[in-house]
Amino acid sequence: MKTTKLLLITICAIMVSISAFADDTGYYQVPVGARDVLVAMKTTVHHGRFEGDFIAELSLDEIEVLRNNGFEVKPVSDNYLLDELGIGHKPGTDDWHTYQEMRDGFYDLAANYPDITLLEVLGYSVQNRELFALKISANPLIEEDEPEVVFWGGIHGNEFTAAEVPYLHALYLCHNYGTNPAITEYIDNNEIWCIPMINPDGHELGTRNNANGIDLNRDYGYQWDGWGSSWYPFSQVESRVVREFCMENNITLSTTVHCSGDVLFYQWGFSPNTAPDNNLIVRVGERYSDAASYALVNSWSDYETHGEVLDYVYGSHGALCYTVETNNWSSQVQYTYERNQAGMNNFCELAGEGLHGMVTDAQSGDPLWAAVWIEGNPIPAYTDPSLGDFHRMMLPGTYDLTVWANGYQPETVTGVVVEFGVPGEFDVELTPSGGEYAFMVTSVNQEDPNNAYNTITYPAWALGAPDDLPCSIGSGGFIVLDMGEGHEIVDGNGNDFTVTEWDHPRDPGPETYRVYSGDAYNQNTLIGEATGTASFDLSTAGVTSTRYLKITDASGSSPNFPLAGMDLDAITVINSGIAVAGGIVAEVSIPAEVEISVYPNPFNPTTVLRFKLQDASLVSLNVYDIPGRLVTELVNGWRDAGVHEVAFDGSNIASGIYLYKLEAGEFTASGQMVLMK
Ligand SMILES: [Ca+2]
Ligand SMILES: [Ca+2]
Ligand SMILES: [Ca+2]
Ligand SMILES: [Ca+2]
Ligand SMILES: [Zn+2]
Repeated sequence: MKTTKLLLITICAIMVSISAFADDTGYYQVPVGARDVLVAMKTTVHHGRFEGDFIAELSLDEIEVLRNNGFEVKPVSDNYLLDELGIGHKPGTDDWHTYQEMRDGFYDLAANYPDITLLEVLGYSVQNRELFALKISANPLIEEDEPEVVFWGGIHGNEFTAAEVPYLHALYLCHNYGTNPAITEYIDNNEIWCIPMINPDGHELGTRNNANGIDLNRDYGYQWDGWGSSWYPFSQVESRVVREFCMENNITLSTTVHCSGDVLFYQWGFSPNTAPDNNLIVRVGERYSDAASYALVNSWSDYETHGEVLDYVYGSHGALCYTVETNNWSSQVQYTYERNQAGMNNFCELAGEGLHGMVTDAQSGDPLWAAVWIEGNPIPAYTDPSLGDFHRMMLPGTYDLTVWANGYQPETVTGVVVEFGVPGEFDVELTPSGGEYAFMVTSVNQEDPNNAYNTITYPAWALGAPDDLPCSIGSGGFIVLDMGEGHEIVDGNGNDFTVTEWDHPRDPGPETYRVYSGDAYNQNTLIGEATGTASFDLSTAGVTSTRYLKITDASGSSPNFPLAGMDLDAITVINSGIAVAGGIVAEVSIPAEVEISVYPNPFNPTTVLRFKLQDASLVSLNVYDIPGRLVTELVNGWRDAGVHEVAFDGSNIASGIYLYKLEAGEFTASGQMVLMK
C-alpha cells in the first residue's frame, strides 16, 4: 500500500511540473496592484483570488517585467493547482467524465429520448473530436417559435467541472420530462441547447488551451485584441463552430461555464463602461446567482479580457450571456451541478420574458433574418433566420422598435408593452426594394475604446444607412462587417460600394483607412485605400463578390481625439447579389428551407420519411449509422416541388440510432431515427 501511495504522489508531482511549466509558463500569485502591468502584457489571469492575490499564468519574461516594476511574484502551491485549477488531474480517473464517456452519454440520451432531443455534431476540433450538442425541446426536429437557451461548457479544457454542469443538466432535463411539470414546461416552451465540451482536445490533454495552444475564450471577434495567443478573430475551428451556431440560432439567454470560483460574471469583459442593458443584465443574472449563492460580478472589474464569448454574444448578437465560475473539485461534481441547477431552471423559465415578434416578407410571406433596434439601445438583436421569430429579454416597459432586413424598407413599431410574464408582441411585414448596407458586426478591435475623452461609439453604429452616427475604430483599430447571407457585394458597373466616413469638428480632418474583402475569418484582399468618404470598385482587386468587408484605420493619427481613428458611419452597397447592373432590382425567389419528418420514430422495422420541397431540386436522401457509414441511399435525382414520401426498411440492420441527411439544391436537413427491434 505504501509503495502505491508513494508512486501516486510521485506521478502527481511530475504531472504538475509538466503542466505548470510547459511553454515556459507557470502559475504565480501576483498582487492585484499589478493589474495595469498585467493588462499591458495581455497576461492570462484566472478569475477568482488566492490569498487576495491574482493567479496569473506567467512566462519568465513576464515575471521579470513584474519584478522590475516592484511586484512580488511567487509560485502557486501545488495544492492550489490540484484543488482549484485541476492541474495534474485527468478525467476518467475520478468523478469527471472523459470526452468519450460524455459523447456516448449524449448519443444514449438522443436514442432514449427521441421525442425531445436532437443530437447535432456542430463541427470538429483541431484533433478531430466531435463538438457535440444536444437540443432539448418538444418537436426537436423542427425549428419552432421558441426562445433558445444555451448552456455551454468546457471552453477551457482543464476546467473539468465546467463540462459536467451542462452535461448533467441535459441528463436531468431528459429524465424529468413528463413527470416534473416545471421541467416539462421548459422543454415544451424553449429550445434548450446543452453543449458541454467546446474544447474536447484541451479536456483530453488536460490543458486550458486548445490543441493549437490558443485560449479559445480570447479568440472571439467582439473587441478581440490578440489576448491568449489568439492569431486573429475566430482563428480557431472551435470558435468558428460557436460563431456559426450563433448565426443559425437566435440565442435568447446563455451561460458559459468555467472554473474556478463561485461567481457569475456579466458584461463587459473588455471595458469598464456600463453595458447598455446593464439593468436587465443584472436583474436576470440575479435569478441565477441568487439561486446558486454565487456573487454577481462585473467581468471587467475582476480583470480585463478581450475576445471572450461573453462579449461576443452580447456585442454582436444582442443576446444575453453570462460566465459561470464553479469550483473544480472532482469530489464535488454532483454537488456543484446541483448548486447550479436552480439557476439554469430559472433561466429556462425567464427566457420568454420580453419582446416576441415575427418578421416576414410582405410579398412572399417568407421569414426574414432581420435586425431589431430597440429605441435608445445601440446594440441590435436579430431574428432567427429560418423562422423569422424574435425573442429578446427586456424588463417591463414600453418600447419603440425599428425592424430592418437588408434590402427591405425599415419599419418602426411604437408602443410595444412588456409586462412581467406577458411578452410584448409584434409582427412586422417588411417591403422589399430598400437599400443594402452592412448588417452585422462580425469582429471589431476598437483600439483605445476608453481614450482620454471616454467617447463611446458602438460598432453597430456602422450598420444600416448613413445616419451621422459613426463607429470610431480608434487609431490602428479595425472592424469586420457582414452584409448578410444573399447580400454579397458583387462587381457590377463602376463602383460597387461606398464607405461613409464621418468627421468630427475636433478630428484632424477626414481620416485614412483601408478596405479588405474576404470571408468571415480572413479578409486579406486589399480593395483600396481612401481618406474620408469614398466609393470602391471590386474589379480593381480582381474580386467578383464579397459578403464581408474589413476596414482598418490607417490615419496614423493620435489615439487622443474624441473620436480617434477612422469614423465609420455606414457602408452603402451599390452592386449587390440581388441587384442587376443599372440598379434595377431583379425578381428573386428565395426558396424556404426544406422540411423533413419521420413517422413512426422510433420504428420497427419500417418507417416513412416525408420531405417537402419549395422548388424542384436535385435531391439526395441518405441514411448513415453513427460512425458515419452509408447504410442506404433512399433518393438520388430530380424531384418536383411539393411533398414526397419514401419508406425505409430496417429489417436487415441492427437496432440503434441512424442518421438521415437530405440535400436539396443548396439546402440540407438532417436528423436521427431510432430502430428498436
Ligand atoms: Ca420545440
Ligand atoms: Ca465594379
Ligand atoms: Ca476620427
Ligand atoms: Ca451610422
Ligand atoms: Zn475558464
